[in-house]
Amino acid sequence: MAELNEIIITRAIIDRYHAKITGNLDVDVAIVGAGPSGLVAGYHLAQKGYRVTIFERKLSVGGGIWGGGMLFNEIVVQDEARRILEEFGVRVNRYEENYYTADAIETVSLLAARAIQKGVTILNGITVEDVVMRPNRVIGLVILWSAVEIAGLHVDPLAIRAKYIVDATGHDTEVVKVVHKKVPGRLMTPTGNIEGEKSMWSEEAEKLTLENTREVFPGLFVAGMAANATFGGPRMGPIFGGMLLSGEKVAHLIDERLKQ
Ligand code: 48F
Repeated sequence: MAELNEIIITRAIIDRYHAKITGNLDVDVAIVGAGPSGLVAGYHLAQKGYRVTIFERKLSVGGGIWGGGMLFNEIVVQDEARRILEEFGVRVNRYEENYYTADAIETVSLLAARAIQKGVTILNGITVEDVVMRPNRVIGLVILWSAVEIAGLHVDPLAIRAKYIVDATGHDTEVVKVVHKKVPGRLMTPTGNIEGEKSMWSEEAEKLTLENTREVFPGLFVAGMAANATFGGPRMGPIFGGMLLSGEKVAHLIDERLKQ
């Protein structure tokens, strides 16, 4: 076995991470949240050749997939979304007509692996705590180590710039909340405010997730559960088709804009 030097190991990590983060300071699309909608959106945008960064607050990616429903680690998707899982190489099992299941761990692993291999950079352990604004447009994100936030240390954050931002933070819809707080009443929702998530209704919620996947403020799109929380759709429970389709849709909408 060759001799190992702790300082080279340390330098290798710092050098490589430094290159990774400086290469992601000014990107085409910054996605907040590495749940199902964020990972699928990132994959499709990277496939189209855009520079994409996903910021994830936790160490682990996958958001709400891991525990399936109530920690039973299987997820359900309906017919329309089955092809997306298969495209990522996830094995899907028919349960009955229009209901398919997949192993939650296999789903997270393949969504993340394929997104990274397409060129998405995922920066985990980083919390997006604010946005960078120019009058009437979101142009970037304010980021801080999640560990600093958890420790409650008084440390200033840093900033990154992106042509478009996607709020894929799930139920908490954190980026939209920040924008709404700064410029109340100016969101592209019926009331101009965050409409709020409604109680569980799987069928309606799955349809609305797709409809609600759109721009909510200039430069800022919503995807996944954040779309329903912003535009007032119900929650859907542990069915994930709408999340996957929403990721695909937001990638398509942003591609259309970037091509203009
Ligand atoms: O919640 P999450 O999985 O979002 P999603 O893609 O999917 C929702 C489903 O999992 C499920 C459901 C339907 O089946 O209702 O809940 O809409 O993933 C959101 C990710 O965003 C991260 C969070 O840790 C999670 O991994 N996140 C949330 N806030 C921030 C954040 C933030 N401020 N900065 C960075 N990451």
